Amino acid sequence: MEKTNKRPIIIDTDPGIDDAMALAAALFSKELDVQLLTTVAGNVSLEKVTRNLLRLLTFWDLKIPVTKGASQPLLRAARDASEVHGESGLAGFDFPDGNQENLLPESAVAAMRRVLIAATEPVTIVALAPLTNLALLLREYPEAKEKIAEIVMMGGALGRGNFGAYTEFNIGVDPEAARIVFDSGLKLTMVPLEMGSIAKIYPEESQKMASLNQTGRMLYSLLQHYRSGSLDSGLEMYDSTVIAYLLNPSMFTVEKLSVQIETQGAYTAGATIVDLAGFYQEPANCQVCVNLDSTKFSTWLLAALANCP
Ligand SMILES: [Ca+2]
Repeated sequence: MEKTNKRPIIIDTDPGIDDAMALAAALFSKELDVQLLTTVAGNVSLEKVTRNLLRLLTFWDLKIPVTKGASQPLLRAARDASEVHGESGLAGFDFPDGNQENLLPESAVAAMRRVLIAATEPVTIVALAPLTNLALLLREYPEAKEKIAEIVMMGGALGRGNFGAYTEFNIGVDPEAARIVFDSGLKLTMVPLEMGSIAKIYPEESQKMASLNQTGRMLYSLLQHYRSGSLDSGLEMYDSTVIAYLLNPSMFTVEKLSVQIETQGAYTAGATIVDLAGFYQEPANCQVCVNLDSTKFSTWLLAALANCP
């Protein structure tokens, strides 16, 4: 394997309009070495998110291995977010058909294990979707854990949710998977829903994005169809906050806290119980981003997208 100074990462994703933004920032970063992309049912079905990812890679003329993961949560019925991202998951842009050569026949979990076992240094896993694939990896191949540097995820909420009253989408779709990941003992960082609400893209920034390059124009076009926030009052950028954290953590305020995943509640299954006040006296198991400098974020995002073709 070629030796590089870049940080090795695997991205687990369900594109998704905000996933497309995050991927643009990550795949053209000089600091990240994206070794594998895995898909999981989330924003839309597994078939659609995989098709979307292959189309994005073809749009960018990139060759990066892609593998398909779980088509449904561990125990629960699949529920999507097509009301936010459109029926296809990437509404608003006419993509070329995806080059199927990027798609490997092996499963996401087998591919993650293979990449981790072969890695010469621990690999960071970036989770932009429900945690089903990661839970399966930890359950089926616990020996791969020692090669995981950390897991950085977009998921959970400090307070109210966007999937249920107290439930964020990525955790709420598959609470049992989230519990396996949060109980794993691995180094975890959670970039919750609230950071995406701070990281808003306002009209001035989306105009600048459109003038950057072909990628900026594509993302601008997708944003016209994105239904989380509004174009005029600001669009909430969730998944790209994780890439911002990886590359520039100093724009966040981070606390080490106990985070428990509710799996039983009649209304709260999938809630992230972030113990900000220390009620439960549990040891900290997660670094939690609790605040973000919105100006630094938007400056960073535009600079990151400027690296794209
Ligand atoms: Ca996502």
